[in-house]
This record gives sequence, structure tokens and C-alpha cells, in this order.
Amino acid sequence: MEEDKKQRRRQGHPLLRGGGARKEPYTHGFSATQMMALTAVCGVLVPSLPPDAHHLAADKAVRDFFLASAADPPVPDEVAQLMSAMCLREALTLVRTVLWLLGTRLGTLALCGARCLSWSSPFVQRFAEMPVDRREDALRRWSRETMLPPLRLFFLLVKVFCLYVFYSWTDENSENPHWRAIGYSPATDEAPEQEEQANTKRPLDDGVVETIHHTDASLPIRLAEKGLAVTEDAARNVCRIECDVVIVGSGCGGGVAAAVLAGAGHKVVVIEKGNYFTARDYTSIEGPSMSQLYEYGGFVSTLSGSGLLLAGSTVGGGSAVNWSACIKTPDSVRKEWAAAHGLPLFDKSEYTAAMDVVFKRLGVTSGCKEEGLQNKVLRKGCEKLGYKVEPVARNSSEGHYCGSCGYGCRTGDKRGTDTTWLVDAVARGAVILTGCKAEKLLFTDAAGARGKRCVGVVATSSNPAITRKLEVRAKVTVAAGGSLLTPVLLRGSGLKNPHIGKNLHLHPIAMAWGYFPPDKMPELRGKMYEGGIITSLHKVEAAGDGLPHRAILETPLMGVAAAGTQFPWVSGRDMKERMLNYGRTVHIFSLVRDRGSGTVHGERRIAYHLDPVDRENQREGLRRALRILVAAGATEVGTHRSDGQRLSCKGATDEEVEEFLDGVTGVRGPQSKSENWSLCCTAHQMGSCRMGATAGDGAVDARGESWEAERLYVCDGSVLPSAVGVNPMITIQSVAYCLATGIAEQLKRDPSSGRNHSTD
Ligand SMILES: Cc1cc2nc3c(=O)[nH]c(=O)nc-3n(C[C@H](O)[C@H](O)[C@H](O)COP(=O)(O)OP(=O)(O)OC[C@H]3O[C@@H](n4cnc5c(N)ncnc54)[C@H](O)[C@@H]3O)c2cc1C
Ligand SMILES: *[C@@H]1O[C@H](CO)[C@@H](O)[C@H](O)[C@H]1NC(C)=O
Ligand SMILES: *[C@@H]1O[C@H](CO)[C@@H](O)[C@H](O)[C@H]1NC(C)=O
Ligand SMILES: CC(=O)N[C@H]1CO[C@H](CO)[C@@H](O)[C@@H]1O
Repeated sequence: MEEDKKQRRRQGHPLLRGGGARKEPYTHGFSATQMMALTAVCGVLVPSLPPDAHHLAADKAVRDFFLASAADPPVPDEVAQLMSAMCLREALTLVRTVLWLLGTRLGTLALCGARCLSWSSPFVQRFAEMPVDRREDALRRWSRETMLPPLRLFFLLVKVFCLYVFYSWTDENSENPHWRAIGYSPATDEAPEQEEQANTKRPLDDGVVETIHHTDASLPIRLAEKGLAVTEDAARNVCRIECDVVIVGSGCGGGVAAAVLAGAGHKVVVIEKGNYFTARDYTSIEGPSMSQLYEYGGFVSTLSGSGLLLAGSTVGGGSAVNWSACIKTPDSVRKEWAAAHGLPLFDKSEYTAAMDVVFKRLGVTSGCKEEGLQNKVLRKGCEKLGYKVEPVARNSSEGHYCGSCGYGCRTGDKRGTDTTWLVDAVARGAVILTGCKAEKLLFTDAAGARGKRCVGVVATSSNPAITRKLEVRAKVTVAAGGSLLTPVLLRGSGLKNPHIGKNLHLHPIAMAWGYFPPDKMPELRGKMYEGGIITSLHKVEAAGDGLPHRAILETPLMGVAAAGTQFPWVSGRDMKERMLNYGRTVHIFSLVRDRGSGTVHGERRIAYHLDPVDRENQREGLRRALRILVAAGATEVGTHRSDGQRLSCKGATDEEVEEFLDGVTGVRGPQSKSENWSLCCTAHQMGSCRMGATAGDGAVDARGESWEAERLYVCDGSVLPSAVGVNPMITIQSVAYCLATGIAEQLKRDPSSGRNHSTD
């Protein structure tokens, strides 16, 4: 049985399997002194502990878990390696500088004060020489540090990466040594048809060209086979491809645009920088799945370090990893966008019809046979308190009980654009170039009002065997790289409209948790990470009638490593205890429709500050989430605030609960002046190239066309005028559907030259 399980786990795409021991030498460039200090920090974050009396009785796995330390190899080197790959330059400099200081006596004295003094010569210890309890004390101080914000940021960075590696690292059998103790077993034997699937064609095989498998010589041949006109310019080292429409990005927006435009008879090329994976490739293993399927492996943060931004980066984009909540654009939001933003589209029946088409194509179902633990808790708590709970429609089947969709759905049941819209596009001759990143848009001068015309895009493959630049020439270019990257492409190509990159909305969230001991409540069976991710939601109503809700409450997918990075760290022992409870710790998050916004300054250069009104709404949602957890029977509840804010509910009086709730705050980032802080995680990015009725109001017009260059369209979440307030995928796809339909009509009216501006 055990053998059998391992066999299965080894399946899936090699890139999505666990690593095992590293074969190549580390290239992180940390010095021996820095590594010594880093190891000493890791050994405090996850220390080796003698098991407590009540854990002594527990099984061996738990005892081993308590004894294990993050100072043990290969964790520190893996941490350094991951940091050097993922951290922003200035963050890495900070980490290396602090580690360097901790490697010296003077530096340790400056950063740890009296804690590093000892009675024996040489009286001042280096960080690595200090006893564990004093090191722990120093770390706790840094985490609360308000005078020297960089120290807090250092603490945050090392904590996040150390815990991530400790809980996500896997051996050659794709097993992590601590998962047994925690009781975490990612679904591995759920895809029975894997063997059969291995020999069958993948849904996009007819149209996908995976540049990772090609060379300069083979790529043009393959492209020509797909019906594209390809010419090579050896002198400029360019491979030139001709088509009708080129689309950058294969996510929610790009996928829909590809289907609509290919369906209208145009030759479409989609450029996607991620790779192509299908159900049979997915492994549910958190570490490699994050690194392959997410933008920067899930480590995109805001410049201040206060927000962690999740975005998909694979064929299907966010839709391949999304949590399957399908929610239509609320009527109030549609009215607001039509009236206040002067965008009549949102009020039209055409938009309503588009949402229906999207629902139909995704096969959205609202029924759910059995909810997972987290949604059961949300429902139970709401019912007890007399709050309304709404079922959330999903595009998967009613019996779909799989909590790992966020790492790619292994059952193939969930429908992202990679199994829906892109399949339609490929059936109509579209070509999808993967592992290929669009770098710059190509323009020529034009006679129309905009003075400029977009004629295609230059892209490069991530495969070093392909040295040629790919010049994709098209009648129409569609940017659909998502809200974090579309503005970077536009700005990097010389466009100047001031709205490009502005108005970035994030739906910032705050987390509440409640612990439910196993075997206590038979109606609340299961583990937190099992079952449909979002099947119920609760809207936190405003005090007055007719006012929009203040926040919505939903439940997240949180892998064991993500939990390690998100849980507050107040001591090594406390963290281990929290992790042991992971499987029965239910999370509910409060999400706000943010009226505040941020700015995309460049790739991974994102600024965002939570608006005070948004923070107040977030706090209201957080308090409501905690009430729901208490009502559902949690024995302990808390938030993710850095001080480890928590309340034991056993025997707590109503007054005690109220007092606790009074102390709950909205999210303040690690750079705030407050001693207590939290991280803000978001998976919804919108608005960074918003539509506007005039060039003074937005980066693109009401049909998605750039104000500066004709035949350049934006078709993704970045065109939304503001935040939607609910999960945005359906809105993004519906908008993309309408915009792409408009582009197809333009092309039909004037096939040779796109639109005729004199008749505008
Ligand atoms: C973990 C997670 C869970 C989510 N759950 C839900 C949910 O349950 N319900 C819901 O409604 N929404 C959900 N969302 C949000 C939703 O998935 C996104 O809002 C949506 O995918 C955004 O669509 P988009 O078209 O703007 O961009 P994306 O879908 O992000 O697509 C952009 C694509 O473009 C590619 N790209 C970018 N730049 C370039 C370039 N220069 N060259 C080539 N390719 C490029 C990227 O790799 C990416 O694949 C979730 C998001 C995440 C990350
Ligand atoms: C997100 O996933 C759901 C089901 O898991 C799917 O129905 C939906 O189509 C996906 N979203 C998009 C935009 O593809
Ligand atoms: C910060 O946390 C500490 C410890 O829980 C608490 O006593 C204090 O009141 C908190 N401060 C603020 C501003 O919330
Ligand atoms: C209503 C609907 O079309 N539901 C579909 C959801 O998806 C499953 C499979 O993924 C289909 O079997 C259902 O018909």
C-alpha cells in the first residue's frame, strides 16, 4: 500500500514533482559567515525541541517533528537559494547585510544588545554563538521593532522563506519529513485515469507549440506546420511570424479573446510565458506547483513588503489555479460603472448575455454535494447567528470534492480557460506559444487620430536553445497579461497615458482562524485543505439600507507551507504547535472592495497602501468572521497579527469575547509604525489599465483600445474601472467576451486595416 502510494506520487510532470537532494551546487552566493548566521536564525524560527509531556505519548512522527530543526541541512542552503531567486534586489541586500552583521561581534552587539553578552572571554558573542532562548528573544524583538523598520523586514523575510522551505521541501519520493506528524497528505491517489490519460492527446495538443522543447532550427518548422507564415532573418537573428491577431497571455482575458477571435475566422497566435500542464501533470505538491504555476513562484510582494500577491503564470493563467468561485458582476457595480464611469456597456443586455455565455461555457454548477470543513464551519456559524449564507457556483461538477485546485486540478474536473476557451480557440486554428514572453509592442506611424498603430509584438523564449527573437506581426494586438504585467508591457513599449499602471485594486484580505479539535463534532469532519475551496460566502452588510456590503467572507486554500508563512510567529514552540493543529484550523477571510488603490511601477514593483476606510471595513469583516468561528464551536480563535492574537473560547463569557473582538484591528503592514502588524494576501488584481470614457479618465477606451495606438487592445482584469467586490473571474471573462466581440466586428467591417477612424 505504502509502496503503491509512492509510485503514484512520483507521477505527474517532472517540473511539478518534489526535488529531493539538489544535484547542482548552490548558487546563492551567501558567504560562509552569512550562512552560519542564517542557520542560527533558522534554528530559532524552527528549533529542535524536547517534546512536551503531552506529546511524549504521541507517536514517533510527532516526537521527530518536535526534534527537527530548520538549522538542519538542506534547509538553510535552500532558504538562501530561494531568497536569491525570489527576493527583490533591495530586500536581498538587506538580508545579506544583516546576516553579515550577525556574523560579527560588533554587529551582533548592535542588533541584539545585552542579549549577546556573556561572562567569559571574549564577552560578546556572535549571533550563532548565543543560546537559543536569547536568540529567540532577539527575533521576537525584531518582529516588534518600530524604531528600526529594516530589522522587522529582515525578520519577516527570513521567517517567510525559512518556514516555506521547511514545510514544502520534498525528498526524492515527493515526501516532506514533517507532513506525517502534521497529518497532511496532499491528494495523490485521486486521479484514477492517470495511466490512461498518459497516452492520450492533451486538450490543446493541436495548437500548442512549447518552446521549451524546441531549438532555433525546429521552432520555425513547427510553427509553419501550424499554418503560420514564418520568415527568418538570420542577420538580425529574428524569426518573423504573420497572423491576424496576436494575444499576449492565456489567462481569463486572453483565453476568452482567443476563442472569440479564432471563432470569427481570424488566425490567432497566443503568447504565454508560462508552460503547459494538464490534469495528468499536476501533483498537488505545493512547492514545485507554486514555483511552476504562479507568478514568481507565489513570491510577488508589494514594495513595502506588506502585501503578498498571487497570480497564475501558466497556460490558463489565473484560471488554471483559481479557486473556482464563479460569481457574476453585482448589479450595483454594473450600474456604478455605467453611470459614474460613463461606460454604457455594463448596463446593456449584451453584458448580461456575455455573463450567461461565460457561465455556460464553464459549465458552472451551483449545487455542491458535500462541502469541505471550512465551508461547513462558515455555514454553521452563520446559521447559528442568523446571518445569510450564499452558495457559490463553481465550474466544476457538483460532486467535485478537491481542495487542491489551487495547484492545478488533478481530476481535470475544474474548468479553467485551458480546458474551455483555449480548446475552442485551438479547434479554430489558434496557435499557443508557451514558455515565451512578450517584451515589446511594435508600432508604426498612422494617419488616424491616434497617430500610432500597433503592428505586433516582439517576444523571447525562456529556453536558452532559442536565441532568435520572435517578431509576431498582426493586424490586431491584444494585451492580456493580467493587471500586474499588462501595464509593464505598455509602459515598456513607450506608451504614456498616465492611467497605465495606476488604479490597481487588490481586494485586500485579512484572515481569521478557529481551531476545531478532531472527533468532537461529527458534522464537522475532514481536514481544512479538503473539499471545494469556496462553496459558501457571507456578505457583511452595512448599517444602512441599500448601502453596499462592507466585506465578504470566504474560505481560502492554504497549503501547509503557505500556512507556515502566514501564521504569526511568536516563538519556535508556539509555531510548531500551530502547525500540528493545521489540518483542523479553519480559516475565514474578510475581503473588501477596495476604494483605495495602488500603482504598478514595473515588473514586481508594486506600491499599495490600504485606505483607512477599507481597513475599517476589513476589520468589521474580520470581527464577523471571528464571531462565526466562535458560534460554530471553535475551541480557540485568532487572527494572523504578529503578536499571535488569540482567544481560548472554552468557558469564555460573552464579555470576554466582546473584549477580544474590540482588540481586533484591520491589517497594518510590517512597515507601519504599530508594534503589531500582519501580512495582506491577495489573489485578485484589477484596474491597472482601466477603461475610460476619455483619455483623461482611463488607459483604454470603452472598447478596450489604447488611446495612444490604434489596433492595440487590452483584454484582461486591468481594464476594469474599479474593484468588483466579489471574485472577479466571471467579470473579467465577460468583459473580455464583449471586447473581443467588438474587435471581431471591427475586423469584419474593415478587414485590411482594422478600424476607420474618420467615421468614429
Ligand atoms: C490562487 C488564485 C485563486 C483565485 N480564485 C478565484 C476564484 O475562485 N474566483 C474568481 O473569480 N477569481 C479567482 N482568482 C482570480 C482570477 O483568477 C484572476 O482575477 C484572473 O485570472 C485574472 O485574469 P487576467 O486575464 O487579468 O490575467 P491572468 O489570468 O493572470 O492571465 C495572465 C497571463 O498572462 C501571462 N503573461 C503576462 N505577461 C506576459 C508576457 N509579457 N508575455 C507572455 N505572457 C504573459 C501570465 O503568465 C498569465 O498566464 C484567483 C486567483 C488566484 C491567483
Ligand atoms: C476557475 O475555475 C473554475 C472551476 O474551478 C472554472 O469553472 C472557471 O472557468 C475558472 N475560471 C476561469 C476564468 O476560467
Ligand atoms: C499589540 O499586541 C500586544 C500583545 O498582544 C497588545 O498588548 C497590544 O495592545 C497590541 N497593540 C495594539 C496597538 O494593538
Ligand atoms: C451545469 C454544467 O454544465 N455542469 C457541468 C460542470 O462540469 C462538469 C464536469 O466538469 C459537467 O459534467 C457538468 O455537466
